Parts: sequence; structure tokens; C-alpha cells
Amino acid sequence: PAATRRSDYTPPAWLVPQVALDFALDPVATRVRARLDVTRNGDHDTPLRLDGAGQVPLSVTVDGQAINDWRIEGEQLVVPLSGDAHVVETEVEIAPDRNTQLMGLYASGGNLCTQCEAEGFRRITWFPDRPDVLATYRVKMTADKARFPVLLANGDPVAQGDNADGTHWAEWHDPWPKPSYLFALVAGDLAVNRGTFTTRSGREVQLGIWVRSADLPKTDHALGALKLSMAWDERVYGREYDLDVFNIVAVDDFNFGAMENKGLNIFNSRYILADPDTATDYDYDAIAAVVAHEYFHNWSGNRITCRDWFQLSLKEGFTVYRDQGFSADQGSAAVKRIEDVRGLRAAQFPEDSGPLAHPVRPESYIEISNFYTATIYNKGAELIRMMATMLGPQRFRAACDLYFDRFDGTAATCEDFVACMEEGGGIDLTQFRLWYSQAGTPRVSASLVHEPGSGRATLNLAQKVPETPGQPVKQPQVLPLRIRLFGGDTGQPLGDEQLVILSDASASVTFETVTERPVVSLNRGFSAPVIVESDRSAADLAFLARHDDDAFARYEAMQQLMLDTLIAAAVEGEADPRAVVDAVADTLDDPTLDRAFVAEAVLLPSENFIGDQLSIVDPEAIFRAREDLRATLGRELEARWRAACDPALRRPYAYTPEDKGIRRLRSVALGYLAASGASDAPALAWAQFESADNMTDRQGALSTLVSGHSPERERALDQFYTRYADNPLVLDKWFQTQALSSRDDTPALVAELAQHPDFTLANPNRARALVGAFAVNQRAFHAEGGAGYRWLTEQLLALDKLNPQTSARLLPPLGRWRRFDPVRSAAMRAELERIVATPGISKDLFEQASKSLE
Ligand code: DPP
Ligand code: ZN
Repeated sequence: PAATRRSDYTPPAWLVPQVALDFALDPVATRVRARLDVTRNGDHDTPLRLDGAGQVPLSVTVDGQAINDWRIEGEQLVVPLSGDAHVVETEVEIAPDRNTQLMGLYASGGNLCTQCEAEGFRRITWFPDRPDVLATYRVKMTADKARFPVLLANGDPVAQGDNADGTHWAEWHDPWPKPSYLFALVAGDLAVNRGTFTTRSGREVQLGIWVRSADLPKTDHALGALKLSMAWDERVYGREYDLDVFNIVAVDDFNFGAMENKGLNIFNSRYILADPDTATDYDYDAIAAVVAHEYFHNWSGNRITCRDWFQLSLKEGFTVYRDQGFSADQGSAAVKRIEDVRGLRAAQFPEDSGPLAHPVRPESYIEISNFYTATIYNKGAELIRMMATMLGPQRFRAACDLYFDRFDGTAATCEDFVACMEEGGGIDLTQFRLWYSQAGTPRVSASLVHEPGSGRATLNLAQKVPETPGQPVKQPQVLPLRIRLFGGDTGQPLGDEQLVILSDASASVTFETVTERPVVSLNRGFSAPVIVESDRSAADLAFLARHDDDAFARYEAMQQLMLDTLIAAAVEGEADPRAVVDAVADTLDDPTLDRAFVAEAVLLPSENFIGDQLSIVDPEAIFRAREDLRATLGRELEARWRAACDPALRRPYAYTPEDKGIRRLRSVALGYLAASGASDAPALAWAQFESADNMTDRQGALSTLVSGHSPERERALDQFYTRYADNPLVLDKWFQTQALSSRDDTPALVAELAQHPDFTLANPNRARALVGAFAVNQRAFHAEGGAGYRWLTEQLLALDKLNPQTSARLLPPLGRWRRFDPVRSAAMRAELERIVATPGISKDLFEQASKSLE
């Protein structure tokens, strides 16, 4: 398959200011008639080229006349046109119920819905399916009224009626020009939770969350989050909604988390449906974040879209940054930052150090679906955050206003955004732009030298951006590092926090009148997405874990202390756990800290994250080191863990930041008690499982039980399954919890679960819950003998036949082969080679597997 290159961009030869679509909807055979007003763009004589995937044109007319000089070239319909403006009409037939890729128009749970980003619209009709062709859409849908009583599309509803044959129709008009990837329609038997929002200029917007009627009671949280998001975007970014209706539809089969189609967001049901009995606190938070994210796209994505798909981070990085700000404002900003950085380290850092590393603005792709990555989204958000940090809040807001104002209604580039930050913020970002073009996570080394005699302290900093595929030589980047010194004796800050911009390969920062031995707090708030290597001792880290006034830095010091201990234990076979035990004890005992923070701070780094620090990963040694430290912490601090999961602390469920923190710490404590080997741990977990009035406590207890061998384990799994047998989202948890188990026999149990009647690869959530979770269970996936690699490969090949996009996204764990011993490494490569050699695989899977072998 051929690659598409950023440098090959040319503006569209023909524009399409207006589109009218007419759908005769039917799951087996849907007729789509498209009427395109096309205009020549510039002075050229190239024909009109329309994209279509697997389409056969049933008819083609130009200005009302059937023509026969059209031709098919590859996947394009080529129509010669003589004038500068024409009306081109086509008709096709598609089969939604055979669409297992879930791209284009497809069936889910008896309803019909669409997913067009990035290139799904071409599976619906012939069209210049690229984001820089902006059109207004009129959409007419006709469908069986009994089966599909609800008909929704983008924009505002304009007319509807009944036909004599039992069908009905509806017409929608979207006045805002948009790219084809934002097109959407839904036809189904749906119930709605309605609300209203009045914008600050007085427009009353009708809000609707559409689900199957049994799920209606689970939609209040999403509706509430939508209203909060609309108000937040007005308050923080000055952005107001621009249509009279805003609809969200939840579907069970969905490749993404959700999709920001103009005025008609379509969501994976896992990011809409919640009640305390079925959704965890984590789910509640994620729902609010995704609702906000898709809503915020209305400005950062829809009103201003991307010129081409290389600019994907223009809308995704910025919108993730915006949704992170929203979530931070709903509860603890420090805990939100900790969660986001943990996510970045779990998903983006490995990507940046592996064979699939790519810049935030990539140079080429074979299949754009493979670039909906943590780098584009989460590293992209960090880039925006760094610019916001350097500009400060007022100038950042002014620069955003400039961007929205200047590019509204257009398809823009990352460069356009940076230029607005530069102009609106009054700052030179020439060198900063390297963040968009260089892949790889910069490494910063830091060492502090103190001369007690002169009272001078010097912080020596150096940076290195590592080599990545296709980028052997890197230049230094602009790293905004928030730094503060603390007195090692008094624990008091020595001067204010500073923002140090490291832009050379190395630099020194001096501090005067430092009379006390200083300890440096570095990269506070994770101000730059880098890896810091410092010469701070265990004592210094323990000191910061106690005294740092930046909550994130405090967490970070604790994590580094744990990581150093775990790595020593994994590599050398032993390490002194004393400093970790004391730091955890102090954190638990500090009454000024909120419990959500404490729960994060006392958690050990994951096995994967420990592995990421090592050039050769020994999964068994890492697991042992981590289990030993967990057991030590469990035993030494047993009384504290018992106190944290004391049933007397329980109070009726409420979704408040404080209660969430208590619940989180309760499940963490239960895990430590189980690790301690306390004989009553399974009974305690069972008691929590059985008496819980919410899913957070229930699943927390289940996770602990599932990694053990008690009779309570089997009872809990059975009861959980029976209780939620008809709830697909909760069954996903049942599969996922088992796939993440640390038991020795997890690979065999997972293979068995793949035969369970409720397991199916056809549903992306279910596939991710079992296959995706297993592949990130480091010890299980890499268990000796390579059975995990073979099993994953079989699942990927089977899934590829149904849904290439989802299959390709589950491949990356196999690509880490360079980081394992020769036996594992060879076994992983063999599976990648098997994938590449399989005839008929998708270009999605081919791209991921072949790049992983390079
Ligand atoms: N639906 C995906 C998102 O919102 C792609 N745009 O990030
Ligand atoms: Zn997005």
C-alpha cells in the first residue's frame, strides 16, 4: 500500500459549497442520492475526482443530464466537467447491516448510525472526502416508521412527514459549512432525555441524549456534563454554541470513544450511560471528560477544522487540552494532572520510544486511522499546555481568541495555530515548532551543586532528544521547566518558583544566597512532557514527598522513590524498602491531604512503567519486585490499610470529589491488605463486594479477589456475571478484570474466556476488554513460551477481517520486541512476520505490523 505525504498537499481542484443527500434507509439495502454543487477552484482543467470505497455508481448526471464519459480510477470516480460550476448527482446502494468495519453507515443494536472520521463518508456516497472541502448539507431520510421512529441528522430539523406506505421522512439542514467527516445521521427506536441550555447571548438550545428506552435512567450524568461544558466554554474560552439543537446518540458498537459530528454527536455507550450500580467513579469522570471533549470540538474542530489529516493534532491536541482544563475545574486539579500524566506515560511514552514513534504532526501515513494516537492527542495537548505556560493565562486567552477569530469557517494547520500563539502572545516560537516535527520524548538531566561558602547553588541542566525511526539526528527543543528550591533542613521554600526555559543542549541556572543545603523540585506540574534524570538521593526524594508545596511534584517525588527502589530490586535482586515505607506511611498520616491524592500517591508504578525504564525488560523479575514491595507495604502498614477500608467509613453513595477519594483509597488499601497475605483479606474483599451500593467499591473488591485463589473469587465472579448478564458495559468489566489478573494462569484463563458465549470480536468494547487488556498485562502477555503472542496474533487476524481499525490499534504491544530477551524477542518478531505474510490483511494492520518490524 502507498503512503500519503504531508509535503504532497495541494488545494482541492473543485469545491463543493452545497450538498443535498437523500437516503432511502434500510439495513439490507440503503439508496443514497447525492446532489453536489461543484465549483472549479482556480485556473486548471483537471476533472472532478470523487472518492468512494467499494461503491458502484448506479447513475451519474451533470446538470440534470445522464452522462457516460465518467470513469473509475482506483477508488475514485472521475467526472470531466467543462464549465466552472455544475450540479453533479450520483446514486449508490449500500448495505449497513453488512458493515462490520463500523465506518460509514452501519447497524448497531437494530438502529442505523454513521461514523465518517476520518474517511468513512466515501463508504456512504461519492464525494471529495477530504477535510478542506467545506459544504452546507441538506439531508432527507426516509425509513420504515415502526422500526425507525426517530430520524436525526446534523444541524436543525426543518420538515418531516408520513408516507402512505408505512415509511416516514425527515429533513435536516446544517447551515454551517463542514467537511464530510463531520456528517452524521441516526435512524432508530430511541428514547430521549431532554434539557435546555440558554447561551450567554440568549439562544435557547434544545439538548437531547438519545438511547434505547431501557437506558434512559442512565443519561442524567451525561446531560449534566453537557450543560457544564457549554457554560465552561463560554466562561473560559468565550465560545458559544451556534445551533438551536444539540443531540447526542449512544450506540454500543463504536470504534472511537465518541464523535463530534456537527450538532449530532455519536457516542460509544460507555461514555454516556452511568448509574451508581453499573458505573465506577472512573467511568463517571470519563463520561464528563468525553462529553466535554466532543462538545468543545464544536469550536476546536468543527468551526475551525483541519486542512489535511497531518494536522489532526490541531483539533485533537487542543481539544484534549481544553477537556483536561474542564475536568481539572470540576474537582482536584492536582489529581487530574496526576491521572493525565500517568496516562501519558502509559500510552504515549512507549509509543514515542518504539517503532511506531511519530511526530505530533506526522510526515506520512499509509492508513490515517492508525494516527489517532496518544502522540497526536495527549502529547499534542502537552504542546498546547507548554505554550499556555509560557504565555500565561491572559496572553494565552488573547492568542486563542485571535486563532478562533482569524480561522473561523476554515480548514487550518498546526502552523496557523502556533502563529496565533506567537502573535497573540507576543513570543517567538520558532524553535518551539520542533515539538511538532521531532518525535521522541526529550530526556533532561539535572544536577544541583551547592557551595555553602558563597551561598551559591548551580543547577546544571542538559537535554537530549532521542533517535526515532526516520529521525536519527535531533535538535534541542524548548523545554519550559517550573523549578523551585527548598531548604533541606527547614523544609521551607528558598525563593519563588521559577520558569526556566531550557532551549540549548545544556544550561546552568544559578541561585544566590542559598544558605541551607538545597533540594530541587523540578518540572513541577509536569510543565514539560519529558523524562527527568536527576542525581537526587532517596533522602531528597523522600524529603520532597513530604515538603513540596506542588502536589504534582510531591506525587512525582514519591513515584521516583518507588521506581528507584523497584528497579534496584528487579535488577539487583534486592533493595531497601525503608524510605518507601516511611514515605507511604507519612502520606497516609497527613490529614491535610485529600484522600484522592493520597490514593494516587501511595500506588506503586505499574509493571509496564517499570519495564519502560529498562533497556531489557524481565517481566518476571519486575512482577516479583513489585509484589515484594506491595507485600512489605501491606504488612508494615497493615493497621493503616485496615483503617482505610474500615466498613465504618462507608456512607451512602454520592459522586463528590471527597467521596470519590475515600472510595479510591479504600480499594487501594484492600489491594495492599491482600498483598500482605492477611488471612482475612479475601473475606474483607468479599464483604466489600457483597455489601457495596456502587460499582466502584464492587469492582475494586472484585479486582483484588480476581488476582488471588480464594473461594470468594469464584463466588464474586459468578455473582457479578449473573447480576449483570444483560448489561454489555458491565460484562466488559467482567472480562477486563480477569484479563488484568496477576495470577500465574492468566494466559490460559484468558484463552478460555475467548470461548465464552458472551465474547465477540465484533464489538470493539468487548474486544478491547479482553484482548486489549491482556496485551498490556505485562507478565501474562510475556509469559514464557510465547503463547500470549500467538494468541494475540490469532485474535488480531480474526478481528482484522471484521474491523481493521480496531485490530490495528491492538497491535502495538507486539512491537516492543526490541526491549525483551532474545527468546521473547524472536517469538514476538515471528508473530509480526506472520501477520505481514498473511494474504489479504488490511492496510491498517499491515502498516502497524510492518513498521513494528523495521
Ligand atoms: N471522535 C474522536 C475524538 O473526538 C475523533 N475526532 O477525538
Ligand atoms: Zn477529539
